[in-house]
Amino acid sequence: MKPVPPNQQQALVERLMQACGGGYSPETRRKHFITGPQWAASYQGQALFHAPTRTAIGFEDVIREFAKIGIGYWCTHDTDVIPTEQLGKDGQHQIVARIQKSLAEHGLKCSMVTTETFYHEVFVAGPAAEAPEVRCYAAFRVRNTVDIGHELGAEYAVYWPGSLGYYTQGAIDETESLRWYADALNAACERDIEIAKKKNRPTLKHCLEAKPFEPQGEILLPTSDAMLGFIFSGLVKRPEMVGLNPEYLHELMWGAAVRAALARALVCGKLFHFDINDGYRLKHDVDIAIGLVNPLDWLNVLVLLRSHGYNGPFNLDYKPPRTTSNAGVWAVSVPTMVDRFITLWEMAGEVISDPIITEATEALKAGGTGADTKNAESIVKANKELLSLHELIAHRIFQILIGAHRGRTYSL
Ligand code: XLS
Ligand code: MG
Ligand code: MG
Repeated sequence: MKPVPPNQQQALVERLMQACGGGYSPETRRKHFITGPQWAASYQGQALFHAPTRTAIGFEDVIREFAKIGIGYWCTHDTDVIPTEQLGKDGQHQIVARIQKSLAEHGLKCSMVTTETFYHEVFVAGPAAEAPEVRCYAAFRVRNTVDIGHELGAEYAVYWPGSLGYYTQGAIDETESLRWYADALNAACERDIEIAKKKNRPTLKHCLEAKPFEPQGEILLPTSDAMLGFIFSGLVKRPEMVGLNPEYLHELMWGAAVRAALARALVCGKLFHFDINDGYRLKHDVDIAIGLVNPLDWLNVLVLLRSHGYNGPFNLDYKPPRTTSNAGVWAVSVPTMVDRFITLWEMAGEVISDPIITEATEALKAGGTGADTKNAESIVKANKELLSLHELIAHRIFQILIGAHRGRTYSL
């Protein structure tokens, strides 16, 4: 192939995207509770060892492009859209008014707001630092985000306490830090109750998000299970208002079976919100788009969520790759992420209604005959052959993933 001149490259990407086919319509995409974060779409590709590769893009552009693609909901950190020095001041009110206008113009809703308590130097010792001024400021920030959330009509508030931890041990007392962190969360809930009453709106669902490492070396609440323990620890004054926002990759980062981690949240009634992306086990937070690394695992995750009626948001918390251009974010990255999610969601429906899987699962639950339930050997004999169905079910799920159940064959 001849080298492709720069002014023909975008057209090539668009033509090959067309050739990929299979895109869902914006109407179909809007039927799902898919939420698009400001920070994902506007991520410029920067990191510790990486210079930015894309130009900056503001919320008006992001909201307009989400609307074109068919993403019905937008969410943001406070500082994604409001400069730190304007928080709680007139500048904030003007920006919030612009956001409201932009959302209304493009028919989007704001689903969630979250407070950035990790980037600014003020949080260098964490949002629950020893200095009372820092904690007072953190409380102001989360209360202010609650205000913004109510103004924008959000239903959820997310907290990722990324810098609640340390690099070197011994300087802080962890029990004290956890109490102080709970104080901030309690302040947010109290503010929420007050504003919700005034505005005659329901209170927000407050969702804790865990990540086992990054940006701190060690994190005080590293997993969703740690967060569950924290919610029920007695430190959180309104445990009924607080739940989880697990992130797919954050669970893989500590080596969890994501499906099992979600199941633990489900049985506690605490799966409020879900950040969706992909990546590698026991590695860092690469935030690859859904299905590009672990499609089979993702299918299994969605089967669990569909079969338990999860109806919260699926939040596209991923980072378009650094190799993708500004144009590529909209032409390739965001729509293909959304479409792989919808495809996997539909496949999950197929798994749930598949007659082979249904019969196999029912047979496993029915068990065998003739067992003496006080005798281990006799129970083993009664079930022995049925248990091959475990592997058969896994094979059938693979077949559904590759379309073999619809007759797709390879060199038969
Ligand atoms: C970072 C987190 C962050 C949260 C919101 O790793 O995923 O993006 O979702 O603060
Ligand atoms: Mg996240
Ligand atoms: Mg992540």
